[in-house]
Amino acid sequence: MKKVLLTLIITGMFVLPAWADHDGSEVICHNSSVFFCENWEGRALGSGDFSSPKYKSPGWANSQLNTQAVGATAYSGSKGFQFTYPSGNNTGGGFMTVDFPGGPYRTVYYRWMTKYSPNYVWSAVATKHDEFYLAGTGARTPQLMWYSGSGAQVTQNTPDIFLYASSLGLNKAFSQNINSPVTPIVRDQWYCMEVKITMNTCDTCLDGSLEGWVNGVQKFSYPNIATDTQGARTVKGLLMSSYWNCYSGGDSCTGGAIDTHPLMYRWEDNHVASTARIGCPSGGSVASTSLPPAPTNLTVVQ
Ligand SMILES: [Ca+2]
Repeated sequence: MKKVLLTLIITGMFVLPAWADHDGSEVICHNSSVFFCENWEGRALGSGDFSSPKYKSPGWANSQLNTQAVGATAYSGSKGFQFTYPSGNNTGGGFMTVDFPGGPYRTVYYRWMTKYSPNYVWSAVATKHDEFYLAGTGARTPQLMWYSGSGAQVTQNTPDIFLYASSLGLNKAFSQNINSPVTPIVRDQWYCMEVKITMNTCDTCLDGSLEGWVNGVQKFSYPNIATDTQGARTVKGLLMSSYWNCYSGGDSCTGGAIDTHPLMYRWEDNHVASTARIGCPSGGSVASTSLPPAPTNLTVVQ
């Protein structure tokens, strides 16, 4: 008789399926379409436990550890990721990367939660966020969510959310184009972000696409585009960037007051990447979002 092996974890009086112990992962992480999950619950607080593999996260490579940490600000569970932006004239807290297990992929859905500290100051040029990085191309990356500046910090308290493809020669920035009005990013609120990218199959092939959702509402729809015009056909992994573009001087940040920010933070949690739509995590609360306007001029068809 063929034996069926069931793995169970006995915890006190409760019998849990084996996946329930996988670093406190969301239930969706056990779907076969999900190939990457990171919610920080299985990692030690601080900066010493980024590189070890956890369930569906193979571990991270960090550019610097004094500004990147597992902390106690979380959307779910008790731990989340924290970027520290030191006060003064600087470009932020570096970046970190992770390779997607089983990749690279032509199509990726990526969802994550993010929040900015109440005192966060937006760059006058561009405040970068998470990015895909592409196979075989080094650092060239489409930005997943990128908050544009307009040359003045004071006008950027609620910047719009953009997608940005640095690997395109023209029309790099993709603004929210459906379900108006445009959703801004407001400090001290959690946002549920999701982006789907499909890479084009040749540099001149318009068979790629970008789509994006904010708090579960689709805000970006760009079918039939070339997502890369320089040879990249697949997505290798994720790059989380804190780069805070200075108005002048490049990395030297010589713009004076316009290039100065206080000690401030960005938090992230509940990262999931999949070959299928993910949606927002259950539980908790996210910032309210603008809903599409009610239909008008409806007629009843007999
Ligand atoms: Ca967490």
